[in-house]
Amino acid sequence: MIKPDGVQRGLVGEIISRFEKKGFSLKGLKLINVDSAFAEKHYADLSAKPFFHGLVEYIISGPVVAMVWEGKNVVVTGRKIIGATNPSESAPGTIRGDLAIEIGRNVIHGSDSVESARKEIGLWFPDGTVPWKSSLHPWIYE
Ligand code: IDP
Ligand code: MG
Repeated sequence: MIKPDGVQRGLVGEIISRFEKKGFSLKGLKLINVDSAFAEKHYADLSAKPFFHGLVEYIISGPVVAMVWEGKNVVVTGRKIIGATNPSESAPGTIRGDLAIEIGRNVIHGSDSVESARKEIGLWFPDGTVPWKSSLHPWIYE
């Protein structure tokens, strides 16, 4: 999910491009405003954290781009493409390492496990995703 700062800063194309160029397939995409109840649900695991309220305010501060990406090891590799949570520690070459400075403005969310990805896809895309197979598949996978 591209967070409101990523959308406001015009980074949507750049971020999508990094996942596309890697070879992952886009299975769902939408620009939406979420309300605090939705944001609280998305970040339910962090509800006890001191930054929870600020995090919810951040996520509801403007439209976000929700995406579903598919591919081999996409969760683990996606997290590597995104980089460490705190952009001060994110490696150059990662999205956060290249495009962000502060932890509370780190431009993108990525699911941290297959289990949470399933849960988050259900929350963000209740009507399901789009089934299709890229004609480039054999040029990406052996
Ligand atoms: P992640 O986004 O890398 O999975 P999480 O620990 O799940 O990191 O935290 C969710 C989001 O909450 C982070 O992306 C960041 O925007 C925010 N956050 C995490 N830790 C802090 C903090 O210590 N201060 C302020 N915001 C934080
Ligand atoms: Mg997380």
